[in-house]
Amino acid sequence: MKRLILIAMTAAGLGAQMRPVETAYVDVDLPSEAAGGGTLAVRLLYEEGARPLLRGGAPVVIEVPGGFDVGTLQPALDAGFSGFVYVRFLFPGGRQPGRASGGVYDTRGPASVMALRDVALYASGRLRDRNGKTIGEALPFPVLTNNVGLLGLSFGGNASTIVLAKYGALLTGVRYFVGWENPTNGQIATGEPGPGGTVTCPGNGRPVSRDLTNPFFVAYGAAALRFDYSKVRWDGARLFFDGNANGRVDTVPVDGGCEGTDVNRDGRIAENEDFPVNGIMANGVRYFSPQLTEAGARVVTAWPANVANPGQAEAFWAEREAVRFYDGVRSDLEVMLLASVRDHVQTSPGHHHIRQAFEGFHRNGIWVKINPLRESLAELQPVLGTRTDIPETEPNTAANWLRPESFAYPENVPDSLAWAAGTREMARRAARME
Ligand SMILES: [Ca+2]
Ligand SMILES: [Ca+2]
Repeated sequence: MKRLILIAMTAAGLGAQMRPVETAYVDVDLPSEAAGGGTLAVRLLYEEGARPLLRGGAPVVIEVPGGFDVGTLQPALDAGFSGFVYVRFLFPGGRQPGRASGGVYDTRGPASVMALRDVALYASGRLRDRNGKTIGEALPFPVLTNNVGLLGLSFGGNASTIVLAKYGALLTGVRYFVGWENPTNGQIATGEPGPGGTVTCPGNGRPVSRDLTNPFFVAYGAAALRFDYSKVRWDGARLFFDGNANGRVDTVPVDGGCEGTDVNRDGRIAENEDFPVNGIMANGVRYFSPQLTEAGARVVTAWPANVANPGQAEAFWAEREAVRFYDGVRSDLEVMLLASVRDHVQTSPGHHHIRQAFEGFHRNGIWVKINPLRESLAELQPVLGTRTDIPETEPNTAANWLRPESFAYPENVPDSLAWAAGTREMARRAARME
């Protein structure tokens, strides 16, 4: 067992919490079919000396990280997770100094999902580490292996949903899923509804504006959003909605040394301006959503080899879109969806991704609620208990999606506080249903 003194710092904002957490951890190597005959790097974090959250022991929560990368073992345990075993792991092919997971990284594809399955089986006491120990034997306090949750952050919500659909029958120790602002399909994950409008940037190519949306968005759909794809063209490097129909992406210099398509600089992309989509990179290939790829393929004469063609895009997203998997999730699982008024990425009004997830779980009879109770937040930060701008929502009840302040928490509630408050609430619900 190792000890670290780490400062848990949540997002900036009013009431951001900062308190030192004496984080201890145990590193284990977990044999897995997903690791190419090797093992997965897993880290079990907990607050040294903390009272377990529940009578009988510490529940387990597995963080399924956001982004498109291999994950990390590194960040400290956040104070709100005191009393849990908090599990981090590296997806197959992931490495960091001193630790590695075997296998080849597949950008959250089938091998990544299989790895998550095995981490969840280990968390449930159903697999042993390389030294033959269960999770309970690896830790110096009782572990509740029948109270395991998945905390899917951003893009990590897709692998979380998919593992529960593909392997839910095995994962009986997993009782709940907490999903924070998960981009639920390829369109949303690649920013088709917005943000957008940025073509090139000197840094990492991220859009600089948080406010731009796609003027060619037409309507919400449970599995796919509708856009006016007749506008789509290819400029030799990217697909784009060609608002002024001149066949090229028209840009002007915008903030941060970037080139963007808000050519009259009025802070929005109008229907006579262009909306570029950058897609995501996986193993040297650029992927757009299946729908945008189809639209592009209708107008591109010579499809570039380093851009996924319609068949490749469909195969890629078929293994990575949560929207395709809700119907396979066990109906006794419980879900909490976390959403703030302004999403950490998405800009399009309607919180389409939260709505797709809510509807997907709800139509399958799965208990689903948006955001923790105010009292759960206040337990971690008492000043929040008196706030009237933190909405309370009813489980299994659709939100007024165009009025985010009616269901989403304000921006000055730190996201990490919501992660912890939501996870605590769900672990306690699972314990009460024993
Ligand atoms: Ca144009
Ligand atoms: Ca404009």
